[in-house]
Amino acid sequence: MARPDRYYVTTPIYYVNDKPHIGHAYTTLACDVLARFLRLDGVDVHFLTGTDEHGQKVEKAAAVKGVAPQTFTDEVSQNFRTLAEVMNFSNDDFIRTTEPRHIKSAQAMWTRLVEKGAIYLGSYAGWYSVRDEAFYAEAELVNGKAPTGADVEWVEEPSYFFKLSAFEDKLLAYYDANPEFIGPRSRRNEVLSFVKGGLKDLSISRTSFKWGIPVPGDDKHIMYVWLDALVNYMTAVGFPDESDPKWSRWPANLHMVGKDIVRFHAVYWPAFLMAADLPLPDRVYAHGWWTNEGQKISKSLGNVIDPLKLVETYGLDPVRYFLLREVPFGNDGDFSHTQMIKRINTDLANDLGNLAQRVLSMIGKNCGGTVPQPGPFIEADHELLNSAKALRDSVRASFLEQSFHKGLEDIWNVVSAANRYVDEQAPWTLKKTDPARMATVLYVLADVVRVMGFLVQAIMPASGAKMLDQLVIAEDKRSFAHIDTALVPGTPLPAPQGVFPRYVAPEEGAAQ
Ligand code: ME8
Repeated sequence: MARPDRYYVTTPIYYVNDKPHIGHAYTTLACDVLARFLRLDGVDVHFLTGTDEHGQKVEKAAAVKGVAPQTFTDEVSQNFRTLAEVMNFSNDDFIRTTEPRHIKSAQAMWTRLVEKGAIYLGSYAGWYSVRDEAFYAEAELVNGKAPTGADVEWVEEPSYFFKLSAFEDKLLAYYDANPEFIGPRSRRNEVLSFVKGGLKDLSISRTSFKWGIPVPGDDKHIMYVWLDALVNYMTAVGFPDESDPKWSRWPANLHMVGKDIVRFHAVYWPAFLMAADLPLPDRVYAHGWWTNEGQKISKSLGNVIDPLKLVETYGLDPVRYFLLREVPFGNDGDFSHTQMIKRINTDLANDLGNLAQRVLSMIGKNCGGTVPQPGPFIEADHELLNSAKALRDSVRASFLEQSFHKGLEDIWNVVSAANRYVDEQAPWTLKKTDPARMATVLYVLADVVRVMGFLVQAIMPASGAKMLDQLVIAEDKRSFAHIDTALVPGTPLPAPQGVFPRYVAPEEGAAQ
């Protein structure tokens, strides 16, 4: 896939009714890795995350705590900022829907929809789930509950409606003309059959509670939290001020979401935008769901995985690697500590860590601690160097289609090839038989480790930086514009240090 010049990527804005958990960390991590990769690749990236602070769910959570919703959201929103810091997320902006810039933008969007004749006043009588912040038709209920298993309540109130039913054919034509608009394929099919099943007009205002953005011109109503929330993606790039230079970033290239909210992003949102005559995002990608050791993650089961604890236990970079490597992105996945430890000790410590450590210590011992002077390359050298060189393009292509696991797999295939090359070339034997060839082999390996360091920066930023430090790559020469600049023979290297330690469980450590 060609390298874009600019890229605007968004995460869902998270509800502040609860503390962040592994699912939130996961979605933002995927965006972070993509954003970091593209920035290194010279792309002008804008990466947005934030919090969704209105609605009945948040109002109720504040009431349970006995505080005003604004006080509550100020506090809980901070947890998501802390998560971003701890996870080393590189978001360019953090939006809160209670900010004045957003209130102005959401109201402007409402007014625009009214002007375009897409909104009318009526009354709603039907089911509502506070947990999902979603309306459900009688026929959708399963044993008296929402299809998601959430409780529903009967709601009857005056309400403004959005003429969603008028967009059925337009949406289907759009999906058809833009096959990449929804990914992965399974979600696309799900959305298609939902829309083909017929769309009803959507209730977009509430009158039975107060915590929301007032409807312009009728402040008995507050805006439905999903209309309010979706507009955040435009607020952050300047809407409604279309003369704001940031507005040129619209439409977004990618809205990354979990599979639970694909309908809001791939049906309602494009319909709102079509109605308002605004450009649609390029793509909505809905990833899969994490379970915990085989069980659904839920507060009531008490098995919520706290990303901060994971980082404390395993270290940040291993957690970042594991989450994106373990499960094919798009599929559901199960979190298991055994698998986590296995990945740390195998992929990171044994495969990549050991490769770097072996090569650099051999250079330290046998080449006077400087980048060795290579002789002529043989076929095996070219093969390994070329496979490393091909990675930037192949990883970019995988990441741009959200196949994060595939990009990582490609990198680790080259790591394995490099480890096989070490064994086959046996530099420790060459030391006695052919020192010049040993120098060539170690040069080739050091250069492959260098390329790995460049790529790893996007996934495990601190570890990538450490790898590049050890090869004395200047900090201002770490973007992919320099990835093809080979190591300079004779450059003195510092004493090697392990970058990926093995994980040893505390009990095990204590017993030794
Ligand atoms: O839906 N596995 O916010 P939310 C994987 N405010 N991802 C998970 C997950 C899990 N078990 N649990 C949560 C909202 N997620 C709205 C969004 S956007 C305009 C408004 C992730 O706090 C996943 O990305 O309920 C999911 O879509 C999101 O958190 C839901 O976050």
